[in-house]
Amino acid sequence: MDVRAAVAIAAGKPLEVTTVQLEGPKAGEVLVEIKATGICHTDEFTLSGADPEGLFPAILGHEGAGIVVETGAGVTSVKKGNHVIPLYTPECRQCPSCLSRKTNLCTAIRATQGQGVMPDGTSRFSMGGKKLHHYMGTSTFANFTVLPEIAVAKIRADAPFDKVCYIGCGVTTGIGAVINTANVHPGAKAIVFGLGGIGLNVIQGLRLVGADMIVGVDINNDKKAWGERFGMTHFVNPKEIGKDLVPYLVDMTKTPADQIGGADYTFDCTGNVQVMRQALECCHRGWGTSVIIGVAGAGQEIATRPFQLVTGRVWKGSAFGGARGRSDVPRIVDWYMDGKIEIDPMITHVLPLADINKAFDLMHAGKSIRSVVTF
Ligand code: NAD
Ligand code: 022
Ligand code: ZN
Repeated sequence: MDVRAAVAIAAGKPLEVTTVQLEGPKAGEVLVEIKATGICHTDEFTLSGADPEGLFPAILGHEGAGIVVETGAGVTSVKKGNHVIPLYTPECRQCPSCLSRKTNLCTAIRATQGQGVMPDGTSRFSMGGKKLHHYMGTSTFANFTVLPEIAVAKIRADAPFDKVCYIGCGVTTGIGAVINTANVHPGAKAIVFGLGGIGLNVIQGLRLVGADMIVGVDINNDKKAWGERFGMTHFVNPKEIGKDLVPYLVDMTKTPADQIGGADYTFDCTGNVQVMRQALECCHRGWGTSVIIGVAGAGQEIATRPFQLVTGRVWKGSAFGGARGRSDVPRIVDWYMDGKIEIDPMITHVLPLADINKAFDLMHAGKSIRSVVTF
């Protein structure tokens, strides 16, 4: 069938909005009509050519929402008409990783997903007879896409696509990092580095679980009001404090009863490896836990003195907020529909597919929190 898509023809070039061909779903796959998609950093990272694993030509996009229009042989967990969110981290519930209950990183289709093809090793997308690669197993920059059954979360039918698409990446990543990865307790002191589309969701996750002190750190003063909007209690601009950031933050989190200082939990939402070090080192001696969410550029390395870890600080990372997509995403949609979390104010721009390159420009300029394309 013919579908409308934004095609990443080559690294460093704008997306080309055009008609491409899509084959129907094979066994274990579903055809989904994508109604809305967010534009996220990793789409830009790949399109720019900076991602060494990026494949071209490809249909990018990994933050979508839509409706199942056809199911392939053997599909049982969803049917035609179901509303779904595509999952770049699938949940097969059968592989050793899923069965371990220790990680959300399902391995069922990992190899083929990284190669830009479906689990049978072939692509469903083509243009003029030439194969197009899938991307992150989702390819949501098209009004129809084919997904493995294990890579869709079935959601309630009354949730608006142009909002809940953000749960496909940013919302789940931020809130999940607080709940699943850090397991933040009520009354905690937390510091969030980078108040963009991820950091703001970490902040609302911290508010949700009842953290007492939520410090936001950003080099852009415009982010102060944004952070406060979602529960931040203190703001620090590292450029304006006139001294070293780590001791400043340790001092801020010090209480008379404690005298040591440091946060119970910190979150890197910048992808900057120097910031990751600061986030670890402003954790409380003995137990403070720092979660890396930001994705650093290819070849980057993190550093700290081993003493920081020997004295009990914990460094961990989080992919898709540690969420098991098919189990956790529908619940997060419910939280949104019940008013427990907010999404609407973070979606600063809504654009038609024809203007998708403008969404990338807005991201570059730091003018958007999230842009959403509606089909
Ligand atoms: P964003 O660009 O919207 O936000 C980044 C923020 O960091 C900006 O507000 C910027 O001003 C701030 N910043 C930059 N340098 C800083 C510094 N030195 N100190 C303090 N603040 C600084 O980006 P985003 O959409 O929020 O994404 C953040 C990161 O999370 C990206 O690296 C993205 O790839 C990653 N991410 C990871 C996952 C995952 O599963 N691990 C999922 C989604 C996104
Ligand atoms: C989403 N991300 C960044 C912005 N939006 C993002 C990028 C990468 C990951 C998670 C979120 C990620 C962390 C760990 C992995 N990935 C490896 C998972 C594994 O090996 O099992 C990751 C994922 C998908 C892909 C590449 C890396 C891909 O499909 N190409 C989840
Ligand atoms: Zn993303």
